[in-house]
Amino acid sequence: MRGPLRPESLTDAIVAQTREELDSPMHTLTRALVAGIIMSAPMFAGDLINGDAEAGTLTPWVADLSGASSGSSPIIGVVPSQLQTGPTVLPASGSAFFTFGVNATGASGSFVEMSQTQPVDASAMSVCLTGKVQTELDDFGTATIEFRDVVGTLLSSVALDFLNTQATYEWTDFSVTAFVPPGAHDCTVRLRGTVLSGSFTNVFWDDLDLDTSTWTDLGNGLAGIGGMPRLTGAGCLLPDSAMELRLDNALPMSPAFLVVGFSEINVPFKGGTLVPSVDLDPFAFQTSALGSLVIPATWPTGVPSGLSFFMQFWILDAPPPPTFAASNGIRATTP
Ligand SMILES: [Ca+2]
Ligand SMILES: [Ca+2]
Repeated sequence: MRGPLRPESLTDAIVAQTREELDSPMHTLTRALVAGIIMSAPMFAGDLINGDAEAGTLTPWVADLSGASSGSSPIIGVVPSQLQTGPTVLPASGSAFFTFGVNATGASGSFVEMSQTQPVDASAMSVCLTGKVQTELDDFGTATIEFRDVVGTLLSSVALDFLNTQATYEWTDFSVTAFVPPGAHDCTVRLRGTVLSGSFTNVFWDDLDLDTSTWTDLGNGLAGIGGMPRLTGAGCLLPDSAMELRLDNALPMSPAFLVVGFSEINVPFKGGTLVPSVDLDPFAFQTSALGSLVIPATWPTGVPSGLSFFMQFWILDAPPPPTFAASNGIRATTP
């Protein structure tokens, strides 16, 4: 057993192992299988519609101009190009993009928004919003993911604020990730542009995508005296992006071992089911006084697209005598 764990050591180990795997014939087979699964997967609820603006209209995005202090509608539009003081903005992809500067928005601090709401797949544990943004001078964008229950009550909200590309005049990738809270019925993606320079919102978006398939629940938990431990993961798994693992409902103040593997084996183990192959030394943790664990980490660079990782926690439960509880297994697949 290895420990105590730095969050970096998990991702370091994964990327090191990945590089070894890349050389093996089995790896090529695994990748082909994963690619086949991804290609045959149905559209996941939660995907954005017209995220690339190629429909040529704003539909089904909803513009909200209530934060504008002056100016005439439309302020938000779908265009093939946008004049501004600096270089003319052209699409990041295709023939159109979203501009927040068709007409003036108003004084510094004014803002406009567009949003889109989609149902959440009940099996989704987290979502990943990605896209491209471009801004001019001090104007900035804000990308927010919101979850609401069936009666429209806000359950949780995660925002990436102050997106600003300054004077590069280049499209820049951004990503935001969020756990799907219990009881979530739908997910709203909200993009805001705020004026700080001049009276126009020089904030532009393209290639917006919402993915719910990066993390998958594989079940096969083993209940302990406190109930069924629950493992969830969030993160877009893009190079240098934030990720997080959460363990809940485990025995408080107890040793917990994170098993990480590159395949799903589902073999009987300690009265339960071991979901991942044991390709790395398990990582040792201790649960909190509330029986939970939060493991933030940064996803490394160098992990190829379409690779899957399998994870499961095994927690020492109610000793003595030593018995184990296990979380559900989860699968993470790089985009
Ligand atoms: Ca486009
Ligand atoms: Ca401006």
